[in-house]
Amino acid sequence: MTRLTEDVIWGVPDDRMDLDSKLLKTTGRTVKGIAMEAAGLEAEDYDFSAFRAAAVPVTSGLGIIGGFARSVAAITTRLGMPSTVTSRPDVAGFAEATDAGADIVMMSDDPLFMAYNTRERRYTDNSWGTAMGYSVCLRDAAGGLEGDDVLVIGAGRVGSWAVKILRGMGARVSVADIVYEKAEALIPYGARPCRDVERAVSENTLLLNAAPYIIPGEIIADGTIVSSPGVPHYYDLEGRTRCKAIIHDPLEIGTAVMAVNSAAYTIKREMRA
Ligand code: 2YJ
Repeated sequence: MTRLTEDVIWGVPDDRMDLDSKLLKTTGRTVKGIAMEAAGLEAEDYDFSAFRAAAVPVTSGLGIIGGFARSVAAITTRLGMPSTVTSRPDVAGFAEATDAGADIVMMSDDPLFMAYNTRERRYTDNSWGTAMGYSVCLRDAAGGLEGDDVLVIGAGRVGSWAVKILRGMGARVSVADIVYEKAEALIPYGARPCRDVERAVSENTLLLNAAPYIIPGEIIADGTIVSSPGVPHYYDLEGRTRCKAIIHDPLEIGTAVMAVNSAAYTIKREMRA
């Protein structure tokens, strides 16, 4: 799994109008709107102020990324959840969040980033949240995906989830990975593995790039929409000119989907009661 770095997440979430206005132009929705759609909340808007979120810094593995927990808490604050960063890391931080009555505890080591709903004792994994959020973005930007061809680049955690989610949205999904066997392993989920990623890119106009793959602009077809959670993120001038839309942010969409989906465990249970 790709590890974030301090410079990649610096300033996230950026000025609210920035990502929200870009997403509004391409998908018709804000970050919160995408997250609510991804979590299956059908209301026009929702007041999340009853969900207190805590971000716990985690020192294990490669250690704390400066600003990570602060960015995560800022993202949940923007969703309307009163949010804090715990003063202590790791288990002591989790205890601090619990003592403070946090409903959603956000924390990440190197392989797993999760939002744990303490009321429901269930968590949402960021790999799913990222795949779901970027699939919803692609669907909204394309005006639906039923019967459409979509190429997923990268058969890691996010890419594998994206294959399953996009199939569920009615798309015909191809998948490419530098390790062909990883793409092949997704055949049981309805994906068509591709050996030649450059050819696959040139033949598709709907892409979900979940790999650290910098797509050369000269192979991108005119009018392509790229939903692009992968980092490093770079599209050259030709690529930016040819694409109708490139949807990307390093942290906010996946984190917002993860937090809202965790809160939705409680919201949906209360609706059923
Ligand atoms: O608490 C900290 O500061 C660190 N332990 C954060 C680690 C951040 N996690 C990662 O970089 C993971 N590889 C997952 C990133 C998922 C982003 N979509």
